[in-house]
Amino acid sequence: MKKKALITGISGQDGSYLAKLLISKNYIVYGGDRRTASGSLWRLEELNIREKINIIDFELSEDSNITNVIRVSKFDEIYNLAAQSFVGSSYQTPLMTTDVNGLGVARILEAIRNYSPNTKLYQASTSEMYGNTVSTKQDENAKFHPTSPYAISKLYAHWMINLYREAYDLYACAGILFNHESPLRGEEFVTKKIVRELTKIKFKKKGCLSLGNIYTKRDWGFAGDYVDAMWQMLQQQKPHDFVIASGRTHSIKEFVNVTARYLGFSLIWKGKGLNEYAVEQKSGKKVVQIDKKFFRPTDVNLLKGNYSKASKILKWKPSTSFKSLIQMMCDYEISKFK
Ligand code: NAP
Ligand code: G4F
Repeated sequence: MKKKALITGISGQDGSYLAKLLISKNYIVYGGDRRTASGSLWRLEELNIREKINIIDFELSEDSNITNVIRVSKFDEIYNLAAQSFVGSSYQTPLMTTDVNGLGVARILEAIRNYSPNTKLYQASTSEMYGNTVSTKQDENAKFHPTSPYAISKLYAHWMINLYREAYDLYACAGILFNHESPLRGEEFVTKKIVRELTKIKFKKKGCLSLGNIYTKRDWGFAGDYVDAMWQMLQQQKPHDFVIASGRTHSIKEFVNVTARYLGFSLIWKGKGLNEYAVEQKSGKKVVQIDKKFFRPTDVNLLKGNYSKASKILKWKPSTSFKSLIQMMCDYEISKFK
């Protein structure tokens, strides 16, 4: 019999890639979508799978909605990918972020416990939970030291998953995923912003990319690889949490430089701190500048994951390098521009 899965956050980057994967594995896919005025499912259209998904109303802050959906459909698997996922915004919306990302998961767990205890649950935990950790090895045993309302909300959810697994024997697990990007990444995130703005500058020959802290470092991978690990986590005999990462780290500045090079710019950096900027060698035009409005009250300085456990148990490894990821994102943006 075909398996039935619910993906919450179906309109997001990961929701779309995961839906594509589950469809290829012959699942009946339900996509949880909250009502918004724009109601955009453009990513599903980009991947050509919009018609293959049963869209249902799903709002993480609404108890009765979640209970009804889970009670009635009794899914084999639920992938909870829905979240207020932008760290920067979480400083302006700490309560909403906590309600959606933290309590939302408690609502799902309670509904599963009471009405569908055989449903397996995947929770989208995050490397942001490590924050500025004292642990040098960012694996499943590293200390958490969350440094944003977003990270704290996700850590609450993470511990609830662990608690319900132990206390009620539910199949609930969390993927501690490091940053993963793709052509379908949201525009507010730094990688998409860099690729998009620099492509615009290349074609329009005007404009300037404004960034915040370019010295933080991230462990970036390709979203298409990471959704495969989510699925694997729900196919194990017993539920476990796993770190999913590339194991490599690069600064935002390196991301800018590699993107610029691929787009045919040669950048020369000048100045320091808020006065740092980059000019294009040939034209001498300023193409990157620093703007303090993009700095966060606190930031995570360095992320570099250790995915040995996933490699050993799930036989998972990333297949896309930092450079290939950037090229893929640039090629998509160029094709849209043309
Ligand atoms: P995304 O593109 O921002 O997608 C988030 C999804 O959640 C969207 O479909 C959004 O719907 C939905 N959503 C937001 N608030 C909701 C609410 N109150 N009720 C129901 N749905 C709601 O994020 P993503 O990059 O795909 O990430 C997927 C998950 O992984 C998130 O939980 C994120 O926190 C986590 N994560 C991401 C990364 C990463 O690097 N991408 C790393 C670690 C963990 P709308 O379209 O209506 O806004
Ligand atoms: O692209 P970002 O906004 O991603 P961030 O904060 O690392 O969060 C992403 O990854 C997490 C996993 O570690 C997910 F849980 C989360 O949902 C999300 O997907 O920012 C990356 C870095 C930050 O240090 C930020 O301060 O880039 C720095 N940055 C510098 N200038 C900027 C900018 N970030 C953004 N968004 N915009 C800027 O102009």
